[in-house]
Amino acid sequence: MDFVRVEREGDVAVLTIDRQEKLNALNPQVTEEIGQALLDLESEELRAIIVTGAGERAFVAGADIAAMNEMSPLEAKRFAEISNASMALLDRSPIPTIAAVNGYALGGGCEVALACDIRVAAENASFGFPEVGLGILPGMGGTQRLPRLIGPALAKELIFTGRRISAEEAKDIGLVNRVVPQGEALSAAKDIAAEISANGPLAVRHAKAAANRSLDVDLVSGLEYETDQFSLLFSTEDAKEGMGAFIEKRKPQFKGQ
Ligand code: CO8
Repeated sequence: MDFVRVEREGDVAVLTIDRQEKLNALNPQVTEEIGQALLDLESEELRAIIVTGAGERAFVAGADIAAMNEMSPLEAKRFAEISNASMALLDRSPIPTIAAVNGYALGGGCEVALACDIRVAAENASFGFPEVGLGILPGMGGTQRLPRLIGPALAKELIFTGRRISAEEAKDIGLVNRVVPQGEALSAAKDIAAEISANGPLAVRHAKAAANRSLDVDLVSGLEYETDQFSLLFSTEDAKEGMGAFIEKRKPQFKGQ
């Protein structure tokens, strides 16, 4: 792969989008490589996937404007489809995904972060949807995931104005989970991954599936799904180990079984 690197640290994978000379802007090859890297990781026993951008300046400065400027409507559709399929692999991954936002997260960059479960931002990061200023719109999930995350009114304001906001403001509106000093987004994401890894892996997977379901269905159906996932976990060794360890006043040793 030319633009995506994957490093493993124990049971955590770090996927780095690396096209620094263009502030990690996403052309069709980059989004395809993100998807391929995520597919390759699916067969591994991971506890978290962290997504970040190479260099100090940008997470991802958006979709590649020069590439899009040459696209026909059909090519744009294909680009959006491939990119959305890659984002779905983050969103729907059974493993928690964390965006370590180390700089500009604009347009498609913000949409990559939105496809992750959790967002950590360095204080120099900035967020925004400049698309309408280019005569296009957020086509990689922004119009769908942003309203679900921060509510329709604020999402519409950000999408209609294209205004860029700071990491602190992004935290205030619930777009990012936490803000850390410059240069520390990746290590903060790793800290969260380590906290997740201490828990029962099957429990985390099913909890993610249930939380994701809440975004797609009505409350009654969601609660039914939650009950199914909850009771299913009682068939696992991990549930016996986790609850048994509490009763025996020791730390649990989860096996993912
Ligand atoms: N696309 C292409 N090239 C880019 C992009 C981009 N989004 N962002 C930066 N670059 C390039 C610049 O052209 C420049 O290249 P070169 O050195 O060859 O001229 C290089 O990266 C460095 O950038 P700058 O010199 O502009 O750096 P500055 O520090 O002056 O500015 C900014 C940094 C503010 C981030 C500025 O580069 C900028 O405004 N970039 C564009 C941001 C933007 O509008 N992003 C949204 C793009 S549209 C989008 O994301 C649509 C998503 C939906 C896609 C749906 C289908 C998948």
